Amino acid sequence: MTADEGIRCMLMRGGTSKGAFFVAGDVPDDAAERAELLLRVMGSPDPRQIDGLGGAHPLTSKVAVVSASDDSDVDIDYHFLQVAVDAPVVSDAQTCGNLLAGVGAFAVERGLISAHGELATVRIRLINTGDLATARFRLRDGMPHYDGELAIEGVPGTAAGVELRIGGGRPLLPTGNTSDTVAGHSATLIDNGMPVVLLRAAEFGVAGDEPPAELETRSDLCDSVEHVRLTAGPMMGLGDVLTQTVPKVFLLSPPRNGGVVGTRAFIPHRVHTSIGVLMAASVAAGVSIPEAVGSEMSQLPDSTEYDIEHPGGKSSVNVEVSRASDGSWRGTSTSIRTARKIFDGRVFARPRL
Ligand code: NQM
Repeated sequence: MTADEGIRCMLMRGGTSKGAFFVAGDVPDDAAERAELLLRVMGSPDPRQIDGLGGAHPLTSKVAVVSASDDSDVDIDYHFLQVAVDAPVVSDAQTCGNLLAGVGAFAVERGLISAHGELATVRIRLINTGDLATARFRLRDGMPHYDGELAIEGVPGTAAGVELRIGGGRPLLPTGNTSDTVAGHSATLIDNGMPVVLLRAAEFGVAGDEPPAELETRSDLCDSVEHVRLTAGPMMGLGDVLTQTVPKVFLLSPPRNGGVVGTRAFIPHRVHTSIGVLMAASVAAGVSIPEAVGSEMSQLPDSTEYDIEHPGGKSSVNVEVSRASDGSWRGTSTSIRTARKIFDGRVFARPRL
């Protein structure tokens, strides 16, 4: 296909994020060539992404590359790419649980898998992390049915629920410790699908109910958070994370609205307007471990259903945490999100600069 013919692309909302979805065969295999193309597709680097599909925020500058899996235990492979807004960087150092909500539907839309009946069950490999997920979503006449009655905070209106079950494979605590000292702060380093650093907001002069935009203007705070993140990265086995988008850094505060704990998430240089699916799973797993940072201020539920408070309301995640025979903590999570096909067609990448 020549540049003039465009590239087959579907724009989807997955949970509280939005991204461009491609079939793997429609974009280059080579990582550098693919990155160069995706920057032009999204309109990066440019703070407004005015000449591309990106929405000028990391939560709307995301890409999913999807293919049928060769592995008989899995239906679909999902490779997530974060396209930086104002830097020429495309990273696959993390996955995205929000876009994951659209992956199964996209695979059905593109005929990568066939689906029958009223409910599709799709097994998905998260290429970025190696984790496995199962997505369940509604069908009508063999195609995804997006309309429904479920409202999620951070998205206007309602849509059909998508159930996502993830994880279980690896230990939750990459350092093996319930808490560590990181750049002079007590921190819990945990990964229940997304590597996160849990910190006490009060130690950073943050009450925990500040709007994200206000926190982003506090340069001393942003510098301290970044210092903790750069120190935590190698401790979590992530290497030098200077140009990576993980780990995400959480400032935790006591709950205000009947949830388990209050959160503000640095992702890592903007403050999330709500919370990621896998971030919520990691926070819930963390605060449920005795003596982890944040456990002392959390109102733990009697069930496995955790309502994590965030700037846009609350996100509910079902998390099960247990201790394996080797003493390590393990976790799984189930979340209900919604997803929607917004646009299907061909995207025309901006010419090379
Ligand atoms: O944690 C944002 C999002 C995310 C990630 C980010 C996510 C998750 O809210 O599962 O979905 O990674 O910065 O889309």
